[in-house]
Amino acid sequence: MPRIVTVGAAQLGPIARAESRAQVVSRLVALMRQAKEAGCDVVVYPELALTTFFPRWYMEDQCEIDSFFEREMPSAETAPLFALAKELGIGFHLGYAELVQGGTRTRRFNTAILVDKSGAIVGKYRKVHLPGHAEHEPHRAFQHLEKRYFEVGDLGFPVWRSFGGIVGMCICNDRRWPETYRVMGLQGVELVLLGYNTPLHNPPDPGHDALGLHHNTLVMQAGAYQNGTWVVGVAKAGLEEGVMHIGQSQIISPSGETVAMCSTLGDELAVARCDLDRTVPYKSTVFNFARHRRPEHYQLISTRVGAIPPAD
Ligand code: ING
Repeated sequence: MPRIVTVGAAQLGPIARAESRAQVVSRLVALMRQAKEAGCDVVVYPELALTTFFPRWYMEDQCEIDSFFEREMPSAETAPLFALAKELGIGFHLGYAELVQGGTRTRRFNTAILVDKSGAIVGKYRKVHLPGHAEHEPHRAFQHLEKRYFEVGDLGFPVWRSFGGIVGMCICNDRRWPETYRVMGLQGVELVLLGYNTPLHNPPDPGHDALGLHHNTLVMQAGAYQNGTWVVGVAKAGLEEGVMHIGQSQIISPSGETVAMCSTLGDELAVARCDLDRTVPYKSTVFNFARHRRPEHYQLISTRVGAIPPAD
């Protein structure tokens, strides 16, 4: 019996700062209904999918900052999405800003959840690789203050048995680092779900801007192939509060091939039937970790890891 998971990559166009949670949820609901009509088992929304990408602004008022966070999930505003998922029998992945109130300590994370077809949260991930900077840098055309507004994720890179396979998550900048996929790959991941908000212009090195779309596809295709897993990357795209974000949300097979991609910068659904057994030819041959990737091989190498040879 083939293990087919039909996945909907639900790209979002810009979310205005003034857009309410209810307005955004109505967009998510429309995409979920489209996904169900297309036969999807799971619909994947972007990183921070409930609000505009607020780390682009320097803010000092904590109440203003916290207005972009969710104190509970589901919340009153997102409950309709969970209810619809249960009604339609479709799961979803959702990225959002998580505020955790614990006694005297408040913690804030860039978070993603995996929700199954019953509407139950089966997995949570908190972003580990926080890009950008922590202090106001007024010389920048726009800020990227994830290091200021979020703590580094404390849950590692877990995977879960769900949708008939082994599913993992990561968020945006995580997708650029090989360790992200490898930690999940060593746990047998077969489907990695991720969202991103990626400005076309990267202030630290504008020279990379022309390669933004290439790098986006490159890192996800490499992660898929080198770990024999499906990868689904979903953008918040378009000109959002004056900042242009890349789109090209896509679904990538374990071969490293992109099998479905969005072609607009708005709300758009790309769909693919993901046969989880297509991971087997890669996990059992070229990337058979047990046969070809022995930890002791790395003990030999590790004596030189990090030791940069002295300049002549
Ligand atoms: N955004 C970007 C990302 O990693 C970035 C940051 C942009 C890094 C361009 C490098 C180049 O896609 C988030 N939110 O991580």
